Amino acid sequence: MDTLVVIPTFNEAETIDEVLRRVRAALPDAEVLVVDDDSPDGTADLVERAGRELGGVHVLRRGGRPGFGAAYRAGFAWGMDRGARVLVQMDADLSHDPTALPTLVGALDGCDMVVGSRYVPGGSVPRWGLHRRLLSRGGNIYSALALGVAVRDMTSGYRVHRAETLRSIDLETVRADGYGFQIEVLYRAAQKGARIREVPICFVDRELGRSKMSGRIVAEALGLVTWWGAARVWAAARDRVPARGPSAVATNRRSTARRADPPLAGDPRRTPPADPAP
Ligand SMILES: Nc1nc2c(ncn2[C@@H]2O[C@H](COP(=O)(O)OP(=O)(O)OP(=O)(O)O)[C@@H](O)[C@H]2O)c(=O)[nH]1
Ligand SMILES: [Mg+2]
Repeated sequence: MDTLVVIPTFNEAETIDEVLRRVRAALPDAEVLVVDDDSPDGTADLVERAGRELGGVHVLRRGGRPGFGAAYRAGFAWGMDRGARVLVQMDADLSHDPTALPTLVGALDGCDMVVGSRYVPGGSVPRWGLHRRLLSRGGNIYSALALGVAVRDMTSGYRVHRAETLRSIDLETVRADGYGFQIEVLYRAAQKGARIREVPICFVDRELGRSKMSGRIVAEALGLVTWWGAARVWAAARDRVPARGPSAVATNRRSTARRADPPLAGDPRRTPPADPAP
């Protein structure tokens, strides 16, 4: 398997069949994995039925509803265990137009992650009202400034990753859900020096089914970005403090390690020092 398209679903029976057909038409050689959290509307059964006709479509059924971020972690791990080198993520509600797939996947040439972006020239969100635009745009500007990442659409869920980029960020320790998940993956990749390219997309608001994003998910993302941003500023300030002798250095390191480390398990500063050689 070279390319795997991962699609998380919860109650997307109205759109999933159409999405799978369009993905198959856009990327005839890709495998597709739908990660379904036991949707009561029978989404997973529809995936199996479409898969018998289209081929190369798999479904990962999970009990309960562990969430969007957990679905992506499981889906990416499933693909990487089977040798996928390129992992695409997209929603099942037709907001992400499958005809953009060849362009997005092609743009991975020469970089490590491609983000389908609403906020670069050529990108658009035609059906959003002013309130939703301001919320999304404002959240993205705040995230980019707080985290020092030069990406305009950090919350976009239409992306293409290299497997090695996902491995490098220690994906299984990413804990955020929803928008926070998108931001955390991107921030960790940027910290690892990943080259991230934005490609314009037209994001069409869902017409069928119901949104699963909530105020809680927005609040989680805002809280996490503020925490990571503060930790970043603190770490930069700590690195600028001149050492005043051996004891001062030790005190400074100990206290900041406790108080300022962001909850990023991939951060090398969290790695405990190796045991001294005997
Ligand atoms: N497996 C799984 N998928 C989920 C869960 N929550 C959302 N999804 C899927 O994740 C994708 C994005 O969710 P949406 O509700 O469309 O979120 P959104 O696109 O940010 O918000 P809207 O613009 O309001 O649609 C869709 O394909 C959902 O079915 C979940 O808990 N588990
Ligand atoms: Mg959506």
